Amino acid sequence: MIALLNPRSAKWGFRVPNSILTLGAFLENSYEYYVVDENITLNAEDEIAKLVTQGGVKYLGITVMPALQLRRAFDISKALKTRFPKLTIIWGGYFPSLHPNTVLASNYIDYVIKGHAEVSFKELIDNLENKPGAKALGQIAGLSYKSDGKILHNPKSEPIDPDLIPRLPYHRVDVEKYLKISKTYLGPRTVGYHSSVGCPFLCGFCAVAGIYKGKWLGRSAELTVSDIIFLKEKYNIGAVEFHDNNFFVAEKRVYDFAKAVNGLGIGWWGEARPDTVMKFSDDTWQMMADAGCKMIFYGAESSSEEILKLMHKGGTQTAETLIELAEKSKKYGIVPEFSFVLGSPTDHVTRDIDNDLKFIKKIKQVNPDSEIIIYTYSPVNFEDSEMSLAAKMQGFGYPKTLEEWVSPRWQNFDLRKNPLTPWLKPHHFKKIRNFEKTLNAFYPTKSDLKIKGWKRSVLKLMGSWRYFSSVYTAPYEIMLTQKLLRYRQPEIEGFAFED
Ligand code: B12
Ligand code: SF4
Repeated sequence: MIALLNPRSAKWGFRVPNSILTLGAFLENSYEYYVVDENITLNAEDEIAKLVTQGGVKYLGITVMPALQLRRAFDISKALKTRFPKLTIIWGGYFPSLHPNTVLASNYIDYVIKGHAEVSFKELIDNLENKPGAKALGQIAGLSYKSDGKILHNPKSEPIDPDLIPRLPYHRVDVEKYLKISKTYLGPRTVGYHSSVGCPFLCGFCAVAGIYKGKWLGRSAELTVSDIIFLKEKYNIGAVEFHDNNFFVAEKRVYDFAKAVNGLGIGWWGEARPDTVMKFSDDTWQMMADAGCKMIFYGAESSSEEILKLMHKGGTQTAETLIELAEKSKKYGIVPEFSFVLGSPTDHVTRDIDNDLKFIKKIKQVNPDSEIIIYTYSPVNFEDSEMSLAAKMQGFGYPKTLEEWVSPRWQNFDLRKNPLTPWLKPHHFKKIRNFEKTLNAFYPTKSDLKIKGWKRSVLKLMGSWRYFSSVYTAPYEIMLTQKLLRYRQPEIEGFAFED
């Protein structure tokens, strides 16, 4: 018997836990299993303890992304392993995939599966259950495990063709609980859906590149549409967030999808590369707009060609591409969310930051509805990236234990609130955050459904003199106004905000 756990991942923005439901889809006909989502149950530890003592659960699979989810995964693993030493604990997902040695150095976790695990997770359980014909541990793709005091790593697993993934076992969770709290800018009853894996690019700051190494595989438009129609008919969804790392890789797939959902009254959102969608035809743009595409999240990263090069951004993206994209998005009424990564390890950090802040103002001038999300560069464990190497050379290093990873200092690093990179000084950081506050006051985000009418005007007024004079220091009056109006700034992942 298996339990699959999605530890609490955020204070808001919960979606159906696709990571563990995908694993579940491959266990359906072989093993009994439970799905526990701490975002919904809030007492996951007790629930799993009960499943161990009364339900015969022997294996606990936990999905782990950085920050809050890592903290909860660690606390729960520690508590349950201490209480039930025979419980086998397996971690998967982005964090353990990038840091398997650190995870397995802990006594509370037995196995890690790196990368995709649709096939490997079941193979591991088959092995542990001594199923006839089961693969040996050393043959299970992506598995990292302990043997004779050493940590061994098998070669990584390849993602499977997304068309071979069965429809997710939504009946394992109470879908209504997620839908009733997810009214977003896209529409009511927003669901998260994953229609492709990986990304064809190799940007050096991106965890996706570190895991997929330039591979992208998409589920066909037909199967994607059939799942969305199923979700509409069965659960009455009103909107879809495509959680793909890069939904818009293949123009024909996007066009076919849009054409098929046109008229269903579903709002949708996804992540894209600016240079890719700038190559889409006007027909495709028009179809996307007609079919409910309300917003697209773009990795803008930087206006500097030198930095884009250091990032291995690849493709044909330049500052000019972003300006043209802001214009095009305005024409078709699709809100662009531009995500910038400031604070890269160059020799002139201050100048680079200032140039990007000026450039952001230029984008807003072209299309005031553009959303701007500013991250600071947090190195990812991506050995072969020039950026990772540059970071190491400038004195950056990761924690060696999970205990350190879950400390407040490194939690802030994960949230990209404090990058802990030696070249980014507190004054840089302050400037970026103060600029953000001023920008978000002068241009209140479109997607915060609560900020309308007079509240927008008040915010705008508060931000105007600072915005035009470029004096961002100590914007206390703006902070107070934002607090009083309970204004939420664009921050996490660029996801569409909830009401
Ligand atoms: C949805 C999502 C969220 C949602 C979670 C919503 C929910 N479920 O309630 C929210 C908005 C909360 C969120 C928040 C954050 N997220 Co997030 N998120 C995602 C996203 C878009 C989709 C995850 C998903 O469902 N994938 C679909 C499944 C099918 O794929 P998968 O998770 O990779 O699962 C496969 C394998 O990884 C593996 N696997 C996964 N789990 C397990 C478990 C076991 C036991 C095993 C064996 C295998 C296994 O097998 C699966 C099937 O093959 C990913 C990007 C992406 N496209 O994956 C980012 C992503 C995981 N997030 C990321 C980050 C950084 C964050 C934040 C820290 C960002 C921030 N700055 O705020 C925050 C943390 C918030 C907090 N307060 O702690 C990064 C992680 C990068 C890294 N360095 O590790 C990603 C990759 C985005 C990115 N491109 O950078 N996130
Ligand atoms: S294009 Fe986006 S998802 Fe792809 S590697 Fe670059 S930053 Fe990551």
